[in-house]
Amino acid sequence: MAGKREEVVEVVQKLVDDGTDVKEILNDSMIAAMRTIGDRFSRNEVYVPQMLVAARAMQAGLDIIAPMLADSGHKPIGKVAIGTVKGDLHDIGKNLVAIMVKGAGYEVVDLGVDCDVSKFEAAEQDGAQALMLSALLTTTMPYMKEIVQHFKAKPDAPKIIIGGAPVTQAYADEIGADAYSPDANKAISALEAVLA
Ligand code: B1M
Repeated sequence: MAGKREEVVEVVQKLVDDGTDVKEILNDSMIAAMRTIGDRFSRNEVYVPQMLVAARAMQAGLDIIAPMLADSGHKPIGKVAIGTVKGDLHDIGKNLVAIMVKGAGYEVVDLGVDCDVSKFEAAEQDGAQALMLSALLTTTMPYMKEIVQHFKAKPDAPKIIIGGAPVTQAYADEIGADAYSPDANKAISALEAVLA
């Protein structure tokens, strides 16, 4: 939470070396810490720079455990693209979903942040069977609707799955997305369901 990147790297590496379950490190420490930082930001106890350094520290820890989370060892069973939508720069959740989906055996094209419809369009042209959209802001969620409308107007549209902290199943139903996922694990089952 204090954004001490080097300390995070050291501690996470030690826990990994000691054999601690990486999902435990992720869920009980890293994600929990980011939630606390977000709550403090809501109460005006910390500001954007503190959120940023905390996020960088988390990403450094995530980089260490990523290979273990993604270690599926299988040939890709499908191709998907993932990106954070236009206007939105949050990428930790998106990165985590990408790692887990890769770990489940899919080829994942990471489009990055601030993605407009043309980036998703290019990914679809490049063979992505499903598009996974992430939004962390209530102000960027509406752009998901634009993306869904764009693709639904086309024949053979790719499947669209949406997620991110403010996103809900009700919102997915409202905008006509094929599926919603509240977290990285459920993103895999959502993907399997829409591509079945
Ligand atoms: Co931002 N921020 N932020 N921020 N930030 C939130 C989201 C916020 C809730 C904080 C708060 O007020 N409590 C708030 C949004 C309020 C709202 O709209 N309702 C907020 C705000 C307001 C802002 C700014 C506007 C602040 C400002 O400038 N005044 C600004 C916007 C910048 C922009 O995007 N244009 C901003 C900036 C930033 C930083 C750059 C400083 C930094 C991001 C750095 C980065 O990502 N590289 C940051 C951070 C770190 C956060 C919080 C603290 C943490 C987000 C995070 O990484 N969580 C966040 C508070 C919070 O979420 N509690 C907050 C950990 C991550 C693992 O969880 O991303 O939810 P999450 O992902 C989950 C699920 O949501 C889901 O699976 C993931 C894993 O389980 N999921 C998907 C996510 N994407 C998915 C896609 C899928 C499926 C599931 O595909 C289908």
